[in-house]
Amino acid sequence: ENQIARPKGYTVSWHSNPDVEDHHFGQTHPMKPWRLTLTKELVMSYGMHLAMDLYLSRAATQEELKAFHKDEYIDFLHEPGYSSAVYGVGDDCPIFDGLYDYCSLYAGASIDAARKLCSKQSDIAINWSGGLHHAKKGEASGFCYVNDIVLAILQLLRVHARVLYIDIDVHHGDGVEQAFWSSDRVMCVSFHKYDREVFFPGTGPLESTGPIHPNNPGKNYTINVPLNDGIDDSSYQHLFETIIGDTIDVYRPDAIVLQCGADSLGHDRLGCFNLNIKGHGQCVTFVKSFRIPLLVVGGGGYTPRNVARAWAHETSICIGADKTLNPALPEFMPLREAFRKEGFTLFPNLGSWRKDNLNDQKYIQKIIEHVKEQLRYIKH
Ligand code: TV7
Ligand code: CA
Ligand code: ZN
Repeated sequence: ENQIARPKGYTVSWHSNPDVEDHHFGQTHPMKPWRLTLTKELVMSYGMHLAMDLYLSRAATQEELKAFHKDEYIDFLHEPGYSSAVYGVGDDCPIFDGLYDYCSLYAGASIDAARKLCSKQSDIAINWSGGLHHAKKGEASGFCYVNDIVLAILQLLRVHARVLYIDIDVHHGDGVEQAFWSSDRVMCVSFHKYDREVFFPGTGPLESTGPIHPNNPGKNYTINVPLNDGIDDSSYQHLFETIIGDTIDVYRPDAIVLQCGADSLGHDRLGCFNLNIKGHGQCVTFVKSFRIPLLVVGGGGYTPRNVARAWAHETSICIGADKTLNPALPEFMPLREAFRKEGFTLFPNLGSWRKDNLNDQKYIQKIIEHVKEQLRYIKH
């Protein structure tokens, strides 16, 4: 009787492979693939898996990875040490046991998810292990080795004329932006903390809107929303809904990819925003409301218990169960070490952190005006 009903009129698919979760970047490295185990356990403890089509994703083939990445770079990931080039590996992107399996599995899940959307077997496809937006054509960057988002978008472009990419990770989605910089078939919108000097990757100012050359089709097809520390739910929501609402009205995408990096939550180990689980999730609610085929991927998120909360909540939004979730969790959830200390709640207060909101109304309004002006150049 406590079962969550399947959404009426549309299909949600879940793409994952538990083998991804078993990889380790290193003791002190902030990226913890086991946050995906936590997420899945939370999702299942609410019974949400019964409302989705579940797929065990397969590993992407070398050929599939090479649809975007350089041959020699993929060969290197497959057999590190075979080359003297560094390909971006180091402290942020270490070479760990099973690295190639890890990369091909998270990429395979995003490619599978995109194909389910292309064949209309799914209306919303979810891969929480994906969203690794910094990876470049021939280089690892910022904990990202292969760019599953670019690979998924390339699948979507086989059948869709225009794809909108939205990135709410606290970091700039530079790898995806770079890949489609000269294209008007993909519009990239990233919201992020911007401080060229000190915050990774240091790109994504408001003025960075695509190539400058008038004959380049990508001109004006990139939107960057650079933010300061401490942005709260209400400012973020106002910005997000204004910019994304206007962008969808003007661009009319045939498919949307939403990167839900959870490091934009308050209390994130690497982040500096003040978003709550519900504020973050409101972005998913808003994007879903347009009823356009939607690929939802993960990304950053470095306080694992909050990553699990956010992505479980956002899964519930995708299946339309966020208002009806049973708040009484099964016994085993609070037994997880991550939740035992504090006593479990899905919506802890993450909004009053050490960060003051350094984004005043004037600054938010300036961004909105700039983007509205930019959107005038997008042809209908
Ligand atoms: C998508 N910040 C990825 C975000 C990638 C951020 C960075 C670290 C970090 C790395 C560690 C570590 C860390 C506590 C934090 C300029 C440097 C400074 C490496 C120590 N602890 C995403 C990438 C960012 C690695 N990198 O968007 C091993 O923080 O700022 C930098 C670059 C040079 C390298 N050093 C950090 O969320 C998934 N790295 C502990 C151990
Ligand atoms: Ca972002
Ligand atoms: Zn991030």
